[in-house]
Amino acid sequence: MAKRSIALIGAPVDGGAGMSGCIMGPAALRVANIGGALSDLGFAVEDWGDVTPETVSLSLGGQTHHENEVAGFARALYKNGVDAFSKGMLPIFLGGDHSLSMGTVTAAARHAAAMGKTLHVLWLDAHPDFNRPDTSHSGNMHGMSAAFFCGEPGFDGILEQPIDPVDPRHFHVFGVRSIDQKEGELLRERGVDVMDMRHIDERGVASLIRSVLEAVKRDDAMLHVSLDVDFLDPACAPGVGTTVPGGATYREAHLAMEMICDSGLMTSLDLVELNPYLDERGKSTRMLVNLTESGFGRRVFDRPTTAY
Ligand code: B3U
Ligand code: MN
Ligand code: MN
Repeated sequence: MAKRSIALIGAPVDGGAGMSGCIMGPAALRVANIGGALSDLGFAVEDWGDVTPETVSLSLGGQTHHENEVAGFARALYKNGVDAFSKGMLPIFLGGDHSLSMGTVTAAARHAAAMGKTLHVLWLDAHPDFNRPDTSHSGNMHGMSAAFFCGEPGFDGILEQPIDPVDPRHFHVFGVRSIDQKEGELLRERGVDVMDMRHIDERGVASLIRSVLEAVKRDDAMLHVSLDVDFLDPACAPGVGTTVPGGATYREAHLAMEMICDSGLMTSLDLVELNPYLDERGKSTRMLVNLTESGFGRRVFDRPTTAY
């Protein structure tokens, strides 16, 4: 099967995060030559540059912050994403804080619906980002993106058109170790597939990732992967505003990405929450580029795989 062309789409949004700095994420990933790394793996890569956010005027109420910036990026990313899918390309969205998934996942869901398919989302993150404006303590919209694309109420006007909501049972949260109380109740009520760190310690990365990939395959679905830097242990990726101890190790994270690659199921990817201002000599940026390489076929030693 021919390799899909990749579109790199920059999303320098940071109004969804509690502190600024993610605005530099797309630039740092380009400095680390993410495009060249993918070309070296045999992909045709087009860099579409950074999207221009639309001008939006809305108020979500509560104490939600920066909804106009977040919605402006979400609308632009939605359009760019739909465009990339309709050209048969695999978009990689360079963040930017995690609110950008309001645009990227809804674009993937739209394309899936147009193809008569469903969409699964694999959320590699310390947090499930399943707050609504009425449950969030912080008001930060990077903690709300998944609630939005799963069709929770309270987000009217973010996009201009109705969304194709992701079935919460197709929302797989992997690596989670920080959940707010009401957020946890909502996850349980909706039947989200939550794989917390205890679960990973007991069952291991390979068996859990395999179960997600098997579900995607069974449904003949599209798969959007969203990789938040704070999924990783702060020791290997300090460049993020919301570090939580006890994250995925270097080896666990690479194994997850290698298995995703072997499955051939991933149709889009977000790289989010990289804050170069907090990084140590490019360590987290390089880690994200290396994980992307594992997700697109870089191998230490090529051999028939047994993992997936
Ligand atoms: N659940 C908290 C913390 C948080 C979520 N996502 C991040 N932090 N990055 C909140 O603010 O909603
Ligand atoms: Mn996140
Ligand atoms: Mn997070």
